[in-house]
Amino acid sequence: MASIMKSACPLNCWDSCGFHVTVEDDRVIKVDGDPSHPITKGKICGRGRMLEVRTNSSERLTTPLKKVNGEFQQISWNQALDEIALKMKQLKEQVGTTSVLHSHDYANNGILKNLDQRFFNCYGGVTELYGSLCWGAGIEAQKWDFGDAYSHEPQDVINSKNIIIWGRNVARTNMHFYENLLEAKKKGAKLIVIDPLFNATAKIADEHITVKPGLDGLLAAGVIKEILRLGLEDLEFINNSSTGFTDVMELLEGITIEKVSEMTEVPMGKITMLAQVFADKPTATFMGLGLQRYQNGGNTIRFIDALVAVSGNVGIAGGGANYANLQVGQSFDIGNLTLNDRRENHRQFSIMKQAEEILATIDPEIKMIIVTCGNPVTQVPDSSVVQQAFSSVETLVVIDQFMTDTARLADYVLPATTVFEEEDIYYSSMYHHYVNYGPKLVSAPGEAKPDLWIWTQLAERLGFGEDFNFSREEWLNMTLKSLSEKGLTLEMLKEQHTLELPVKPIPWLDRQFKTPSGKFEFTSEHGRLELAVPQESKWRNPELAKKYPYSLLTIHPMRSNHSQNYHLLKKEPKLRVEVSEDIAKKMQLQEDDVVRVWNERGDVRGYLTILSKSHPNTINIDEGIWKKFGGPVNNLTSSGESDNGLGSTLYDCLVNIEKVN
Ligand SMILES: Nc1nc2c(c(=O)[nH]1)N[C@H]1C(S)=C(S)[C@@H](COP(=O)(O)OP(=O)(O)OC[C@H]3O[C@@H](n4cnc5c(=O)[nH]c(N)nc54)[C@H](O)[C@@H]3O)O[C@H]1N2
Ligand SMILES: Nc1nc2c(c(=O)[nH]1)N[C@H]1C(S)=C(S)[C@@H](COP(=O)(O)OP(=O)(O)OC[C@H]3O[C@@H](n4cnc5c(=O)[nH]c(N)nc54)[C@H](O)[C@@H]3O)O[C@H]1N2
Ligand code: SF4
Ligand SMILES: [Mo]
Repeated sequence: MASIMKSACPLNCWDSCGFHVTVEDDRVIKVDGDPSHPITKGKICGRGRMLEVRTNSSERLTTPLKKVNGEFQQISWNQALDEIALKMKQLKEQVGTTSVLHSHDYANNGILKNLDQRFFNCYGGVTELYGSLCWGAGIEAQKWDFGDAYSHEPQDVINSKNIIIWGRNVARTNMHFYENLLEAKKKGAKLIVIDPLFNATAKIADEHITVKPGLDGLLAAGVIKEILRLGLEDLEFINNSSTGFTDVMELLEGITIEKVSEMTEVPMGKITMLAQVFADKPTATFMGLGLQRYQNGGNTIRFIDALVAVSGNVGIAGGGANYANLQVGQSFDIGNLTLNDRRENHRQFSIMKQAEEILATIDPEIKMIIVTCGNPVTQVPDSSVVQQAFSSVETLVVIDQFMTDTARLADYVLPATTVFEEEDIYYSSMYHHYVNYGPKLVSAPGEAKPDLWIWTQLAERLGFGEDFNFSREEWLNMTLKSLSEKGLTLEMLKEQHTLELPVKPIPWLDRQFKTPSGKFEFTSEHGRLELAVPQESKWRNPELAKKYPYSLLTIHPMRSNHSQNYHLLKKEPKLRVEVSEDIAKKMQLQEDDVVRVWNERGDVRGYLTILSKSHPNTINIDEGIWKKFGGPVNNLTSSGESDNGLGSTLYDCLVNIEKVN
């Protein structure tokens, strides 16, 4: 008999939905929304529903595999674990533990996924990745400005008079916030979308402002200049709760509104309009992650923060510089899981430049890579170098549910469970502040095992089994230690499935910022604001811009979380190259033409789509697509780092395009 069980979405996403999962005969039949979830209210997206297909797919990895003479052979878990442990033991004795690289991303929001860090720390400390392809530049920027990256609770948008969606593809990537926007609009809020693409959120906006990719910081600077010219700044906030404002005034003296308009390609009238809207408080700003994946990404977010501050929209209901909500993750005692003090050695590679580092680093060289919750060959920039690097090491171990483009390169592939096959708790530090519980609902197919089981088995073989000798219950309790003291226990979570975390609904209400000065810092100890432009632009690289005249965005796909669903779609996916109308006209390109997009790093081929109302000279190809379907788009992207060192330059990318026959 079928029964409906509560669970949660594990995907790396803003929304962190509650699920109703139909289970029959130890099999997941259907994934739906949990109507009682306070934020996600019974609605989920196609990616969530597809977790049923992911779980039941006949393409699931079900046994450990070892590559012998270029071919994968099935082997037993004992053989796989013994051989991997032996290799790690030898490397520890002969070369040093940092000859092992742990390459990962955040494909699963389960809190126990952090136990990979404990494993590598107890082993002795390996080479780990720092920075983030996803949101790194913006997080660091907000840490400089506010001391941390905190957002308002989702419902607060109902208090806003004006709402600015700045580079967030809400309708596609953050569907429950889209519902809130519709509600706020009904209550009379004005909605403005600032985005080079006329996306589904722009369709419901009162104003869509297209901007030249990567020029948002300059646009924000122009709006601040207009606010000052019109005398609309919040002097009380500036005088009492900030430092460094004179540096901003000095900087803005060096540029005219005309110049801002010319460079951003935003008409002057729109800049003045934005100044008035920001001053007509409360105005809420919701930044996406797209606009900071540029070399100047840190300055972009800092300038938008500065605009929110100058206009007096910090720490007020209906306002805010909403980017991420790190308060959510900070509620848990993740350090109890990871045991960072156990590592004796430590080395770090930038996540952006991991491939170059693998190829170049000596003392010690990287001998072994273990990949968890990531698909670097598809997702990390400059794919041809990634491919080369991951093929170059003695031993590559990939733990995954499917034979991805990264897994294909591996020496050992270990089959992992999906969300419904293990117990965990799930949250996201991107949007709402509720934690969800996900019990084990069905058995895993074949010999697929949870990541935690794999670490436990390897730990035993490597002599630190006692560090993993805990039950799931005990692990989960470790992460909830502080919350339990506040009355929020695992028992309650298991019973209620969703609990509200005790975070500030409106951050910075008390204006006690976490910066060194305790104030909002226009100028930080890390440096002043700069009027910066993208690396691959006509201003910084005129020769390159002549050869490659178009800006390439590679935004997140509609039907897949990154690379996770392409191989499971009913209709075989095709790589679509979306171009602005002016490009199609200039190059005489028509819908469905086969085109090649290229630059010095590589190329991809795909079918043309013409984008209406998007910014001129702009191309988009959705990210995540597998090699066999024409990808990866990261053949084209660069492995650069943002100005503050912690973010990627995935969208800071110039290309050319041609029709092929
Ligand atoms: N369907 C779907 N949803 C997802 C994901 C997915 O893969 N698929 N991934 C999840 C994850 S991990 C993340 S990080 C989030 C990301 O969520 P978003 O930030 O919403 O999405 P991105 O695709 O990263 O960013 C895309 C938006 O930024 C705009 N953009 C790009 N460059 C610029 C610029 O220079 N200026 C401005 N103003 N806008 C710009 C794009 O046109 C696009 O509208 O989505 C999450 N949700
Ligand atoms: N060009 C371009 N590149 C991008 C982006 C972009 O916008 N443009 N976005 C970037 C962003 S924002 C992000 S967050 C990254 C995401 O990059 P990744 O996290 O690497 O991408 P995913 O495809 O979500 O997942 C990686 C793999 O994890 C596996 N997996 C899922 N659950 C589990 C699990 O429980 N255990 C194990 N061991 N494996 C599991 C999946 O099967 C999948 O193969 O991509 C980045 N790359
Ligand atoms: S992918 Fe995001 S929106 Fe879709 S079900 Fe999961 S958490 Fe919800
Ligand atoms: Mo992301």
